[in-house]
Amino acid sequence: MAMFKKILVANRGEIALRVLRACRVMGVRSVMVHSEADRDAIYVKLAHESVCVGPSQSVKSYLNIPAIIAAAEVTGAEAIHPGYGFLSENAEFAECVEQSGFVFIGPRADTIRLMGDKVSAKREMQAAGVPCVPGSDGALPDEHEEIIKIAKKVGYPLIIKASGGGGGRGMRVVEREEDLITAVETTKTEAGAAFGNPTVYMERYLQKPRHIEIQVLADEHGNAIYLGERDCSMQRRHQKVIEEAPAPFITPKQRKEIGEACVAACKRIGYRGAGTFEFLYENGEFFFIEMNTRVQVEHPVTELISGVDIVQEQLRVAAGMPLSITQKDVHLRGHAIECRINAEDPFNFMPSPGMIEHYHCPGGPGIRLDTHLYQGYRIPPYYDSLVAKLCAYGDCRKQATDRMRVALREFMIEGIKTNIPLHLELMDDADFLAGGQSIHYLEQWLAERNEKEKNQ
Ligand code: MV4
Repeated sequence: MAMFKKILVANRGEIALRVLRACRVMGVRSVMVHSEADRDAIYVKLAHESVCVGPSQSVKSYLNIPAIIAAAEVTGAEAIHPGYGFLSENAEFAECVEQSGFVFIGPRADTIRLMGDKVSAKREMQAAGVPCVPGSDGALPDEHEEIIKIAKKVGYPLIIKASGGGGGRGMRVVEREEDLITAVETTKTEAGAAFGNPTVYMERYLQKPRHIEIQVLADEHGNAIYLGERDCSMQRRHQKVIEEAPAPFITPKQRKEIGEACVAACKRIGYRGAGTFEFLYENGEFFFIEMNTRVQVEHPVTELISGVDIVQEQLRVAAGMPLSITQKDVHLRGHAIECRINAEDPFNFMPSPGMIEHYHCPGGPGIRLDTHLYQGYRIPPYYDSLVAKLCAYGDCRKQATDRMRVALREFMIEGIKTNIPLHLELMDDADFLAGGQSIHYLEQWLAERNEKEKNQ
């Protein structure tokens, strides 16, 4: 039950640096695995040790399970932190890590598997008293008459979702009964090919929801807590652009009710580590959609309003220690906003990798910057375009957005394109500043902006 002496970080970019920082604060030695493209990364230099696990393409390096396990073996690391993306929600990897004698910094493999299957996840949540979107009771049957009957009860519009999908993959909205069977059959075929599992389920389609998620932490001593919610509605094509905590207009009573339901679910499934319950929120009601069993990109906004270091808690829990805090110690205060800074064209979203010729980062009261960038760094073309997370904290949402606007203007990243101009426009958008927009707001805003450009 002592803290690890050495862990391996199986990720790259800003999250590799974030995990490294937690290790440094806790006196844990770090082994960084990296691809050939990431040799010169700052977090590779800052780590105690590093191991090249393969060529630039992710499949040959960051997704190369045998190479990563071998790196843990040769360096004598005790545990592996998977970050987000890559192998972070791969149950086979978690299992392989444990079977090789290392600790996977995350939940047990069977928990990842249970939550990765959306039908079984929803069944568990329902049993724990977490509110779910009304729909089919589990998987849809094969018989067309049965499917039509279920759809009549659910009502139109409805949505068909693949049990093996998630994050926007493998779903189809159905407006009318005459399109139902084709939609079900197509989604099944696609799901079989994409996820190796043709199982689909049905839900009422919520037309204008917000995306609100609850951050939880749980240890192996029966403790589980919630750290409030984040609003992630500002997204385009299932890529989040801005996140904030708390979610605008959520009352303390609502927060407590949904938070306690998530904690009950954690206890029911024996959850371990950091996790996120994703909800759609419409007309004052929460509806569970999916659970993420990893640390999330947007965890800093929760850290800012709670003062809890989520990555440090992940390491404690993985080492078998209890959480450092109980629910009574959680006091959410102020407001935090995160702008995801991507190396891409701000309005057509084409990736823009390359050399950072000039760099200056923002600072000042209430500013937090999570990034691995430096002047002279070359952003490789092989990976996700996220290169920095700029967060602003304030007493209230207005102070946070005011600080964000100033910080965005200070942030100088030259030599490549970034989406800073998009964020700057959004920080002056009256609807965004009002708060509480739906998941469709940004895409509509971009479409309207495009129209105006054309007509100029
Ligand atoms: C929905 C929905 C409306 N009604 N489910 C998309 C990603 C996956 N996590 C679930 N998704 C949705 N499920 C019902 N019953 C609308 C979406 C959705 C969405 C959800 C969250 C964030 C962005 C989204 C963008 C489009 C659709």
